[in-house]
Amino acid sequence: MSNYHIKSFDEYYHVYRKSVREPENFWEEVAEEHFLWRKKWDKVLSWDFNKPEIKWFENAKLNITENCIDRHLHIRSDKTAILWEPNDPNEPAEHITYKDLYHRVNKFANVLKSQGIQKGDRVCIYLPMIPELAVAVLACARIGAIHSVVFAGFSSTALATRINDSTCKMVITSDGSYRGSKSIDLKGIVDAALEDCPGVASVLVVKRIDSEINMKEGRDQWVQPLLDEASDICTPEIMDAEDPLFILYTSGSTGRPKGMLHTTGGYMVYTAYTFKNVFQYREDDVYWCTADVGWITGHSYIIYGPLANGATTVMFEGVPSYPDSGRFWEIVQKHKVNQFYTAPTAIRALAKEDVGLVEKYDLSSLKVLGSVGEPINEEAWHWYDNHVGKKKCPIVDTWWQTETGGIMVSPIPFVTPTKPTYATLPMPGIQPALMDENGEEVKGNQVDGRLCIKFPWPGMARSVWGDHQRFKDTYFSAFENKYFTGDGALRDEVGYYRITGRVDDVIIVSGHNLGTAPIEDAINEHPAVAESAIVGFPHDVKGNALYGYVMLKDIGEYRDRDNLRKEINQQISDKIGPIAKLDKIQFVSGLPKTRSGKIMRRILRKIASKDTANLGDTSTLLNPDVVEKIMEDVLV
Ligand code: 6R9
Repeated sequence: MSNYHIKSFDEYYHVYRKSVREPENFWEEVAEEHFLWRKKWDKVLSWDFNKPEIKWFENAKLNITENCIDRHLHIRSDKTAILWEPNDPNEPAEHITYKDLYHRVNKFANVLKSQGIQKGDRVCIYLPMIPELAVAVLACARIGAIHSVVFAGFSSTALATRINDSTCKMVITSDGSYRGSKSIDLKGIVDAALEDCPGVASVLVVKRIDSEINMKEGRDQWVQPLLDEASDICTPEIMDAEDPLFILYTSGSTGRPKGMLHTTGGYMVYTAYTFKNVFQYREDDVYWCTADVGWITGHSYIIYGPLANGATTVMFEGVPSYPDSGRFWEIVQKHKVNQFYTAPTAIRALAKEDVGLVEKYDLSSLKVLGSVGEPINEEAWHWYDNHVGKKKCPIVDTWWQTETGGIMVSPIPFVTPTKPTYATLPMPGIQPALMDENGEEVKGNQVDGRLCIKFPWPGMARSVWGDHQRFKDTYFSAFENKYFTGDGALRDEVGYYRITGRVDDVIIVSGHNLGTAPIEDAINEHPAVAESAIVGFPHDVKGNALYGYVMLKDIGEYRDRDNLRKEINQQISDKIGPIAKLDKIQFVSGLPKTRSGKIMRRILRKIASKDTANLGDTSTLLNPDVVEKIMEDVLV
């Protein structure tokens, strides 16, 4: 029996039990059998959640791109590694074989070297969903440079903050990008960001939309001529298992985003293992994850996990609604997709459209459907099951985080019986715990609490870039000797987990994590604004939308409220990006505060969700009267 590929519930049970009783042995067997190491580890694991310090496969040597590319060459050299589907359905798809990928990554890696990039340097990648994005990521990994991919929907200010936080030397971008019927001036955004980034010495530009752009002498270069000159052989840098692989920013509850740091060996083993099991990938399958590589889902389940298994992974440049809302299904039919992995927000948006747009296409290739990013509501789950899976494809509702590196709680298809809205059972090696408010573990079933993990797993983040104390404070301080996820969860009568949502100041809008603080900071920078508070409220497509309570400095001065609302949203768009814009803005005369001066978001959340029957205890408020006033003026 192999630990690596679980095929029955009985096997899951045995493998899980072993993974908890002997975690080191369990992961050692997985790591030994399925990967290419230049040198084996001296020790499988050492850990201390109080420091916190976590090391997997200590002193082992490897290069992750050898595992994702080179070792497949003798058996899968002509197999498609990346199947790229462009924004415009009339533009041909690109089939990049493992051999092509090998040459393209090597060339790109040599270009990075020729520009002075070395092991340990940070490289910011700000690219649309084109093959060069995957190639650039892998090229960094090939030479040991640390990639920091920034989602190409972020504004120039957000990009600059991220570039400076990890002192990136180089930015890789494109002239522009296509999104549905629009084209976006990415290079212009980079130019604006770089006005505040003195550490960036060079910018490599991929040509995608052939637009007129500004090229700064001595800093900016088109990448294609450099690639044409470069050798297609590049010896991989031999990395330590604990050498950094990448930084990926995620929202926090304070203004600054957190650069989650992932390392090489453990991340590789964990993403590969979970990919294989959660999608039950078989050799000739075509797998498609619709996420953007700018998010962790794209890192782990478009690039590293699939490629480490020699899979064919689809990369889609466009949006689900272009040229019409049948696009996803058209692509499934066209490429005979077997595993399809998307987000509840996309499912809800498509479920609103004419069901004929789904029925029109032959979806019989599908075997497994996945969901990620936020809780999937019952209605969306059934729509996905009925209309996309035709009730024959198990839905894997995968719960995990940027911080966890890979999937933590999920059904294994054809193995774990699914249950709508439940992420079901932990992956092997994952030991969840539910904690109550007093810091005690809640044992048994039919209970709820704050979701923690009791034991390390190979894919977990190792630190916050440049701020290890913040890593400790955020994840290891709420509960002793446990990793705290920030999510609430319940465990049903058979031990299945259902994630109920964030218990901190993070709001998930259309599957994107948004911290309240940075958005409030952006609002407060408007000269008319004194103070603000934002909360999430239920939205039938986005899951949550943002509701802002804004207190003005001088109420009389700004008569045109709608204009002010526009200005505030523009401010947010400029500072963070359009995804963080508010759906509703209510002007208030005061915000409910505790005596220690903390805004009582709990109350504001209830008001915005029109759930005011039971506001809970307001007696600890400094100013209970403002609550009445806010309720009277609430926007419908
Ligand atoms: C992979 C990813 C993490 C947060 C997480 C939780 C929410 C993700 C979920 C889910 C319920 C699921 N989340 N998957 N909630 N069910 N299947 O999304 O990473 O962007 O860091 O977000 O997303 O709240 O804590 P990230």
